[in-house]
Parts: sequence; C-alpha cells; structure tokens
Amino acid sequence: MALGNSCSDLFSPVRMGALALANRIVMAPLTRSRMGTDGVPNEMHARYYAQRASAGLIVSEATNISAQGRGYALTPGIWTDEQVAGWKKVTDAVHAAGGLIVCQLWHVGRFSHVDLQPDGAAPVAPSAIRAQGQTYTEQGMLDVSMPRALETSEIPGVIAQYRHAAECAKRAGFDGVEVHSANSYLLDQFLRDSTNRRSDEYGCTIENRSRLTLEVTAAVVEVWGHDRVGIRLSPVTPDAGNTPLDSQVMQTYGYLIEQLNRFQLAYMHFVEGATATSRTVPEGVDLDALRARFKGPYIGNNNYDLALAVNRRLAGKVDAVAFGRPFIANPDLVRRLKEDVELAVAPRETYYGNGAKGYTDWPALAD
Ligand code: 8OZ
Repeated sequence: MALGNSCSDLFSPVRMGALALANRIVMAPLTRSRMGTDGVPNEMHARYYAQRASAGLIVSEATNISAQGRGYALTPGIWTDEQVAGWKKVTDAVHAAGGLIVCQLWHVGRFSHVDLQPDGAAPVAPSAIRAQGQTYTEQGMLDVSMPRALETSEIPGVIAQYRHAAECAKRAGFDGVEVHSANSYLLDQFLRDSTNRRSDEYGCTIENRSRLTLEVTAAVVEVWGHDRVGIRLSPVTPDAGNTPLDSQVMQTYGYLIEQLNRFQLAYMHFVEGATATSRTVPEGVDLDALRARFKGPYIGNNNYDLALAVNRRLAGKVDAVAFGRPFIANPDLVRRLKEDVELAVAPRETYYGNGAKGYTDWPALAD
C-alpha cells in the first residue's frame, strides 16, 4: 500500500448539509432483494442496517417511490403506511446504534416488466425504447418489457410520486433522502439522449433533458429542506439495461451539476465508472472535472479499497467514500478499514434473496 491510513481523516467526523457524519465512510445503496411483495421492511432488515450503523452514513437500498416505479420483485417501497411503519423499525434501530440513514428514492422507468406493474401496464419511460436485459420477477428472471412514453401531462404526477415518497420517508424517521438519478433508471433515462427522444420541454436539449431531475430535486427539497437531500449520478454507467451513454457526457452532466448548485444540497454522490464493474471512463470524460463543478460535499463510489480511499481523500478528490459490496460481509467495515485488517468477501450467491442467510449472519470482529 502506498500510504498508511494513520494520517488520513477518513475516520474523522464530517458535516454534509445537516447530516453530521461520525466518519467519512458511507454505506452505498445495496439492492439485496429480501423483501416480500408488499415491500415492507421488518425486524430482519432493521437488524441488517443496525449492524452496519458505524458507517458515517447509510444510504438505504434503492426504494420504490410508487407501484409504477417498481422494476424488481423483492425490493422495498416507501409509498404505503405499512412501508412507512416497516422503515420506522429500521431507522429506529440505526439511530439506537448511533448511525444515520437516508432513503434512496427510486423509480426504474423503463427497466421493469408488465408483471411488476399495476394492472399489468407497460412500464413508463421518456420514450418507447426498450432496455436490454432481464429483471427479477415473481416468476423468475424475465426480459424487461417494452415501455410506453410518458405524456407531458403525466409528468406532474411522476413528480408527485417523488414528493409523496419523500414525505413518507420523513414519517419513517429517515435523516434525509437521496434522489436516485443514476444507473439508467427513470431520471437518468430522461438525462441521456440515448433514451430520451422527446420533443416536448423534457426532451431534445440538455436543458430540457435535465428538467425532470431538477424538478424532482426541487419537490424533494420542499419536503426535506436542501440540507437533508443528496443526489446520486452515474454519468458513465451502462447498467441497467446496457443503456448507451449520453453522446455529450461532459456537457449534459456539467449543465445538470451547475443547476444543482442552486439547491445547496447535502451532497452529490457519483458512481465513478461503470457500477460494480470498472473505474474506467471513456475517452473525453473526466469525472473529477465534473465533480469539481459541484459546490458542495462529494461522495465517491465504485470499486474503492482502503488505499484508493486514503489516496483520493488525501488528494482532495472526495469528501467521503461510499463502499458497497464490502459492507455485505463486513458489518463493521469502518473498524476493519481503520485497523487495516483483511476483509471478508461475500460470495455473489449471497447478494440477492435468501432471507437472513448471507444477510444478517456476517459477524463483526471479536474484541
Ligand atoms: C443491483 C441490482 C438491482 C438494482 C442500481 C438499484 O444499480 C440498483 C440495482 C443494483 O442502482
């Protein structure tokens, strides 16, 4: 390792908006597919999150804002009273363990299957362009369905779904929310010219393609205040659905970030590279230069290890680092990084499904 962690401030407190993190290690949102069809968390999920509460901040697994926003079976929701009550168990357990948790607000857009949609309807998208790939349904893995383009008149209703979910997250006792505008789901589908072929005020120009993310952010900020709202972006991630990148990544996301500055959000969170795959970026893209346009705290994510986290923090490239997969098998990841001990590695079969097995049964280090 090039640098030890003893002189790093990764393990010292940091403030992001109204969120006072005990350290600069964030638990990234991790889809674990362990809910029932009602999307209601229970004591098992509360235990899982509380076990990981030594993270400076937990970002919840991506959480559906509405029945229409759902694209995977066994994922949680945050739009019914039952879901609010279930998440309250989680937030209470995390707070009792000294942690902070924000709810990641998710609408999958086109990446869904008719079986997962209300009344078997087509998934909604900026344009009727089908994603590649399969999603997990109650019948197993199935090709995602052909979406239909949202009417302009339906967009206020989509924003209302985010607003309602943000209000539900508040009632559920979260510390804030993260707008999921990444990974080729609904908001990212509007941003990219590969998935957005609209000719109304939500399409065509960069300003128009950025409009929905900005209007959703404004709605959520109205509910929570600017300093408890973060946003996640992934300018160069093809997943989900092997989605082509925007043809002008620097210009599109650069414009969006400049506009986001007016909100003074708690943080911006980037997937640096292709999510869970590689940190490589296409020629002509400079994610650090994009990040530098954001005038607020920045969380870097994607394939970090301790050395990379220490080095990028020391170089002033990140304010905090989000670790995803390492949190699966290392509930006390912060301590293990601080002591620089070898990390447990979760086998892929434990990522999704299977109840408590491979979920809440990973031990913390013995004292
Ligand atoms: C892995 C599997 C299913 C969904 C994302 C919400 O990529 C996800 C996701 C990740 O943002």
